[in-house]
Amino acid sequence: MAEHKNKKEEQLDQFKAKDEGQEMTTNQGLKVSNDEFSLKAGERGPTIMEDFYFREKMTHFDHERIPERVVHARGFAAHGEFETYESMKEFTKADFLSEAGKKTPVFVRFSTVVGSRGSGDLARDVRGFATKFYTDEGNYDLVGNNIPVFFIQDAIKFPDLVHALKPEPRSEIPQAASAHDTFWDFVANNHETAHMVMWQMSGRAIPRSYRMMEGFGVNTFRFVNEEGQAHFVKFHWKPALGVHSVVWDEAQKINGKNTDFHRQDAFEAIENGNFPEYELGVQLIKEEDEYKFDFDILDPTKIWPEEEVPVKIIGKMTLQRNVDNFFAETEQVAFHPGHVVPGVDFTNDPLLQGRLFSYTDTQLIRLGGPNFHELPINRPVCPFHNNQRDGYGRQTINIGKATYHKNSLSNNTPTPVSEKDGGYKHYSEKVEGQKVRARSDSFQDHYSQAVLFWNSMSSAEKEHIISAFSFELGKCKEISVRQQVVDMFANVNLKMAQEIARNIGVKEPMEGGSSVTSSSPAVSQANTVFKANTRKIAVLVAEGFHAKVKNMVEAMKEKGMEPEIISTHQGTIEGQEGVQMEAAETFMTTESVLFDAVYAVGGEKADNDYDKHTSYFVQEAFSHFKPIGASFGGKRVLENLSLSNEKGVIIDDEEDNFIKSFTDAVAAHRIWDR
Ligand code: HDE
Repeated sequence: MAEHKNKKEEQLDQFKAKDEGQEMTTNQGLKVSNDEFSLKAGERGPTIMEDFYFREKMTHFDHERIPERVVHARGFAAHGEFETYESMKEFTKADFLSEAGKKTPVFVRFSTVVGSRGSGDLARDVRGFATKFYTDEGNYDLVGNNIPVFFIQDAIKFPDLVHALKPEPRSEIPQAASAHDTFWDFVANNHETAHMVMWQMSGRAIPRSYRMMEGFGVNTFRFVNEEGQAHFVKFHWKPALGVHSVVWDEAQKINGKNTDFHRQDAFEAIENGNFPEYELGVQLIKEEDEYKFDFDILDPTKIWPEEEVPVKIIGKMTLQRNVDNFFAETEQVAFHPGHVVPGVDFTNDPLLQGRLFSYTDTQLIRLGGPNFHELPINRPVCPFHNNQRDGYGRQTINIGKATYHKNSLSNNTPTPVSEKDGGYKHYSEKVEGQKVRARSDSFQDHYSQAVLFWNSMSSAEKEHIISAFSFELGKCKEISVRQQVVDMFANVNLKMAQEIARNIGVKEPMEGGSSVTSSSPAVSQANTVFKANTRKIAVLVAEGFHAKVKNMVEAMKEKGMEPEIISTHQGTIEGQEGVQMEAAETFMTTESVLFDAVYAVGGEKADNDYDKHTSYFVQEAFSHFKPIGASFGGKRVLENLSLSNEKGVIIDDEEDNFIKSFTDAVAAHRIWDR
């Protein structure tokens, strides 16, 4: 992390404890003389009750686990800083957005949604993207996802959605997967899911990295300025490295080869100083324009197409420091969309309204009571005072006897603060209505934007969507469920639905389609940022490799790539002219799915073992559309596989030529039109 410590760092430091080099004690501070043998009646006798140290140690262990999050159980988190680019005072009085250059400490947690804490990172799933801003006016939580819309329109349906998505109740199978009957039965019988399901079947649900995905606030919020004027606002995080995905076959293999692929990728990037960066953008709609769109701007199953409502970039977040302790920080952090600061307010988005209840409620069971705000990671960096008292695990020693408002014994303090002095005042939206359990007609169009999304996809993205549906539905045991889903998605695109139907052996729908022809290029990953930075390159080396290989590897590093030497054995590999390289991995310890590209350089002479492993490595990378490079002794393997003239295969012994073409190919991420 940067030299200077921000307010949150300083605060956290007070709670840190280093046990290394210390004498061992009980939790009461009593020095422990032996930590290996319980107290027994005779060497071969029973353990006796009196052994308070054994009991303390075991009891603590027995209680080490807390319930995992009911959704978003598996995650990764890091500390960082947010810097505002320009004053947003015109739109919001939020202090952390009030002036250019203002910095705010943040803590960000990324997550998968469906799986339990130990599940694989590469599940086909939505990713959580939750940010806690420790502002001078209190904590502000932007609790978002990497997909800009949601499955349902009203929070009351959330338990149903999650029950359908989680493993089935009898067998607890499948783990961290939507490819089963109950999820797709829910989809088919709740058509508001159509738009989100299109995103979920796209590459968005299998990101290459947490560093390469967008974040969205999803719900519609309000910005309110000093004058009390409000704008509707949607939040976006845009990753500096662009939005990139793996392919499904790869995702499944990665889950087996390295369950922690995303967590490790982010952890190592931060440790190596490649700090993940995201720009914060806002879409703003004036209050008076609320009804000017052909969708309801409060409907969480709708995007505000960026071409219609531009995204204004207002700041940048950089993640600079990994946690010191996963449990204390990542597991105990408690996010809540209701943690707002003056200048940020809510709307009547019915999904958001329900979320405002659920998050605090769930922390009460997960973190064991109402004092979770006192945990170091959750404490605001500004002072907090009120008359709330007691409860499990209370740490603050509140002094004084008046614990009520109003009072005279403490001069009527703590004192509520006027709006002028920073007291939070809810936006005084006029609300009137009759009590109804109903949904507005303006929320009834479930297909237009699902079609808009489909229309915006490149041909490779369309193919992926069709394959994803075919995989997911192909795993459903109930033919009726498969048929219902195919019939439902005929409303999005008839040809797409017919192709899926053929793949999964159900009747092709004969009618459907849509008259919507519009598209939003901004939602296609074909139009994202492309960079070779931090891409992992597998350099496949054999004994006697050409001396220039080392220069090639150095040149890759200069371009920001991360080459890793792989060979038939670990340790030093001897090249020509006395050049040596260290192999960090072997063909046994790693695999092409863990890399972005392959570079085969071989050795001095043919080596059957190397050739066999390299052929497999290269073929797999090729089938996942990855760039492949070869020079010197590595060319032979590509020739034998007849891949030398394929797209994205770069064969050259000359350094400048090779590095230029290879860097471009790596930056392109994948060669989809292979
Ligand atoms: Fe959440 N969600 N959610 N959610 N959500 C939780 O809170 C809930 C929704 C999101 O890293 C829970 O602390 C309801 C949308 C993230 O700790 C819980 C509804 C979006 C995280 C909960 C939604 C999210 C959560 C479970 C529908 C994107 C992980 C554990 C009305 C904008 C935060 C917890 C972290 C976690 C409820 C829908 C994002 C149960 C009722 C939409 C990133 O409170």
